[in-house]
This record gives sequence, structure tokens and C-alpha cells, in this order.
Amino acid sequence: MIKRRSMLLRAMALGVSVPLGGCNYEDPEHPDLADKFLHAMSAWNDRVQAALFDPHTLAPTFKPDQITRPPRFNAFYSIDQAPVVDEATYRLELGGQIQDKTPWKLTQLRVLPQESQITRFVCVEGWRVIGQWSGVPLRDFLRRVGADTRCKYVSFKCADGYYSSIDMPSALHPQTILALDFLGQPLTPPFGAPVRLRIPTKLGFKNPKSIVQLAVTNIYPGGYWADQGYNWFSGS
Ligand SMILES: Nc1nc2c(c(=O)[nH]1)N[C@H]1C(S)=C(S)[C@@H](COP(=O)(O)O)O[C@H]1N2
Ligand SMILES: [Mo]
Repeated sequence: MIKRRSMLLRAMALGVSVPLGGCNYEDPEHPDLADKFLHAMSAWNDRVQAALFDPHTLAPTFKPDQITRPPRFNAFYSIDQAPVVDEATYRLELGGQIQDKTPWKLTQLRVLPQESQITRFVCVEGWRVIGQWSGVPLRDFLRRVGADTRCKYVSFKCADGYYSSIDMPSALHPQTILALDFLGQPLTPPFGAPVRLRIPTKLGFKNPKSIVQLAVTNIYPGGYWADQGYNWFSGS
């Protein structure tokens, strides 16, 4: 027990992130003590990552010939089960600390100034791809709707029940966009149609697809994978 604890403390002091997903670390005498400790460590890790985050540091960008073809799909289900959202009736619902919560139609999002980026997408499973996404910079959108950007979190709910949230400094990062297009074409259902978050400073699971609701809040919203033990901040 003592050995184990000192090992964890050393890892903590070194800032080593212990992978939590799929790790059944059990102590027969204190069944959930180790679990609590690891979660406390992940929360501590979130704070360190947030402190190290530089809002002016850009994620690397790439040239068109470096784009990975075909792109790679991932979700908590297989590609044929991806939700299909009716684009005609689609509305992006707004919630929380936002002045104007009028829902947004797709056509309204499309006439806002768009930004395009060729960036790398990194999944926690160990693969990475390069793609081109374009859409509305999230910080422009948040300002337009009168979001209280002093709040801590921006949360997202998706058409498939997936959910995610990010810290406000990362939401205001210049490369964080509400993506509508991939390779200059509207997103397809498995890849997040009609609107997805593209945030190249964070891991793949922090890029929710087929977003139906966006909210601004000070109450920690968690996320589909973060609630299962994956590190919430998961970014640089
Ligand atoms: N709505 C929704 N968004 C999601 C997921 C999901 O299951 N549902 N999976 C996440 C994970 S783990 C990854 S790696 C990326 C995959 O995005 P891609 O299919 O465009 O590669 O989407 C993220 N966003
Ligand atoms: Mo992922």
C-alpha cells in the first residue's frame, strides 16, 4: 500500500498523467480509495493543464497535400449508426449565461464570417489524421450572442446523446471553430453534420459532432468520456 501510494505521489510530482480509462485499479481493503485518488489527480492535472494553456499558441497547421484521405471515423458506435439530422428543421439551441438565446438555423450560421484551417486531429486511442475544416470561430459566435465569457465552461449536447465541455480560454482560442464544412463541402452525418466543434488544441473526444445545444455555465458539465475517467482538460 505504502509503496503504491509513494509511486502515485511521485507520478503526481512529476506531472505524469496516469491513464484512467479502462484501468481497473482495485485495492481489496479500500475498494474506491484508489479510484478517488486517481480522480483527484486527474482534477489536479486539469488545473495544471489550464495553467499551462497559452491562448496565443496556435496548433500546427498543414498544407493541402498533407490531408489524410480518406478521413477516419470514430464514435461510441459504428459508422452506420451515426445520427442523421434534418438540416431544414435543424436549430442550434442556446442555454445558460447567454443574452440572446434565440436558436440558430443552419442558413444563419452559414452567412457569418467563416474561417478555414488544415489541422491535425489526435484521438486518445492512438491515431491521428490531418483534415481541413471550416466554420464560424467560436469566440465570434459567443460574442455575437452575448455569452458571458467570464464563465468557466462552454458545454455541448449532440444529436446522438454524446456531450462534452471545454474551458472558456480554450473556447476563445482563435482556432476553435463551429465547423460546418470538411474539405470545402458540408459535413456528412458520420463526421458531425450539420455542426461540430473543431478544436485542434484538444484531443479528438473534445470535438463533439452533430451539436444540438451549446451552453455557457459555471457549473462543471463533464463529458461523455470525462465522466468515465478520461482527463477532462485533454489539451495543450
Ligand atoms: N456526437 C459525437 N461526437 C463525438 C464522438 C461521438 O461518439 N459522438 N466521438 C468523439 C471521438 S472519441 C473522436 S476521436 C472524434 C472522431 O471524429 P471523426 O469521426 O470526425 O474522426 O469525435 C468525437 N466527437
Ligand atoms: Mo477519440
